[in-house]
Amino acid sequence: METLTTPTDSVFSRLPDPSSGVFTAPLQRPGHVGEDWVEPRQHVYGADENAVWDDLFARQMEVLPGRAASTFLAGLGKLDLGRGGVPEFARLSADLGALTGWSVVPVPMLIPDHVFFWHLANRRFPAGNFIRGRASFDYIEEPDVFHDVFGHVPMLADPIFADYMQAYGRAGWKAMRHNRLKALGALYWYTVEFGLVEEGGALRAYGAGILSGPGEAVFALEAASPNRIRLNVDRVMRTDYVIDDLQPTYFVIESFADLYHQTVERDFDRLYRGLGPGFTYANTAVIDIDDVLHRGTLEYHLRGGRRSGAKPV
Ligand code: HBI
Ligand code: FE
Repeated sequence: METLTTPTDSVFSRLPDPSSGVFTAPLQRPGHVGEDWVEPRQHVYGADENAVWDDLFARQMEVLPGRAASTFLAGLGKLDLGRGGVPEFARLSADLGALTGWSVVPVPMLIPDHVFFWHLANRRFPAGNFIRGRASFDYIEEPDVFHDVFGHVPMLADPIFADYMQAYGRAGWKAMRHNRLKALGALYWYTVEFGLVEEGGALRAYGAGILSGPGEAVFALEAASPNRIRLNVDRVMRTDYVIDDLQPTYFVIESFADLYHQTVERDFDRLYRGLGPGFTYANTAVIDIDDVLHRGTLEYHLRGGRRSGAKPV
């Protein structure tokens, strides 16, 4: 029973039609962007906006050395993202293209899933065409250029991670046809956004959601509350996630090569067929097959998390 008409899962040159029966968030496309949702030009950032970038950059660099994965810090250096102000995407794409063939394109907001996957499958990273204001310095609802470029782009300078992100994009339409977007989204969430990696016996963060925000790096790596569990792709794809608070559980990879292989070598068709309808593990759960590196106290979440003003201990 095919629900996506054209093209098939393996043709990524054209954007697919998400036909009826395939759920995708009902986003209203702004009039000034085409079907690919790419902005005609990058926003020209004013002095105040560039100063927001610089201040966010400086704040993150206070906590990230010794906490961010060395792959991330290397990418940050190679792309020279700290030269001052919001990076110009043309220059950034030229540098990134020379390293791994990826480019960065400006998009107005969250874009539909099938369009997002299509860009990744073609090694284009869609990045917000705006920056947060001072009023929402610590916490934003929608990904802005700081989250997208500072958080995600340095990892795309790594050849293996670059291939992983493309493989993820290529897996997207299949997940949509199987109505398993939630499962594939969980994989993105617990790797690309909130992943930890082992480095010389210590844990480091490589997830953009951790690296682009205040506090979560310390919580993810050092607090007693969260579980830290070895990544198992099948297990992660059965796991629920929340988007508006610190994570109760982080998943740890051995290396980026291991992440890549675990993902491309798994037959997702079979995995999706084996998932019962709507079933997920709670995001606080530790289950019998887990290889647990740290069993969290979950104190932060038991005290009510962000909404209750709990301390991230
Ligand atoms: N759009 N701009 C943008 N950024 C994202 O990270 C994003 C998106 N649309 C959909 C989407 N992510 C999800 O499909 C994935 O996280 C699974
Ligand atoms: Fe993100």
